[in-house]
Amino acid sequence: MIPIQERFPRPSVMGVVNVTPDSFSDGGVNADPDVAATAARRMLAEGAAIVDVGGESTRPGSGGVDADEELRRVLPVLERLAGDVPVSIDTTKAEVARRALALGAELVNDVTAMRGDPALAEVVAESGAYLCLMHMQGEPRTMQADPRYDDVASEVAAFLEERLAFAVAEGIAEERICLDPGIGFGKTAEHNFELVRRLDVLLALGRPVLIGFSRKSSLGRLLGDPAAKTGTLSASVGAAVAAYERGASIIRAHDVREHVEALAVASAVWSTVRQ
Ligand code: HH2
Repeated sequence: MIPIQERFPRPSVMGVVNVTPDSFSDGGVNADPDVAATAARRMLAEGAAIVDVGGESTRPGSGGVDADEELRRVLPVLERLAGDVPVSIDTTKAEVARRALALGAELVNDVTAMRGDPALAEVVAESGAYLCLMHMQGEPRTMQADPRYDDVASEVAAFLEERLAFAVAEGIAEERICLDPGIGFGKTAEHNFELVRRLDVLLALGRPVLIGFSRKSSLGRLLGDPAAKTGTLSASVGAAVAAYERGASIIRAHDVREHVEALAVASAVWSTVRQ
């Protein structure tokens, strides 16, 4: 078995392909499965290590979709990519994960960290897929109403430590799991920046960390628009490099080429320092 840190060495970029009408930054653009598949192939050519395909928006305020609708959105895309593009399936549902894995997906990205569907752990364990466990406070519909923590970094780490132990107890090899603090999932802008600043608290759990800051509203808010719904490309790249510098392994990003280029430079600086 190839451990996740070898399959996705630091820094690796996970491209985002949302097949949804309502995602916060790319909703609707991939409604046609041919367009979505072309976007995924372009991301691979631009240097993505894997492409994260999702059929349910988790933007603040969203209410979720049922498995049939999610499958209707993602299956045509997964069928077009099967065999030649490395795919991650962004889902909370066992049935969607099962069908995606049968079509060759190699990673399950579950924003509920296995709290959403009790059948998901078995699907992941039996397939031998990689897994991303993400922290979220509350649920998408209400999570941004009034997020509060006494100490955001240690609370997120304690949650992920417990979910990691749960996944391992369900038979998923620890070497296959990465952890994600869930930027924007029940967090203020300050919480999000603090989580990146104190990434060492998460890294102490001994697992690779994935960060998804791309286009998120905290970036727009930091730059002076208190009502921002998204962040710019350059702000996203800045956040990605900061996260990489603090130890993140996998960067989830919509704009793959720019992130790959920036991270290549950041990583060359590290290897130059070591010489
Ligand atoms: N963010 C989003 C969705 N899935 N998965 C992980 N592991 N980490 C993240 O930060 C993350 C995620 C939200 O971004 P996006 O997919 O662009 O939007 P939407 O949920 O509206 O489809």
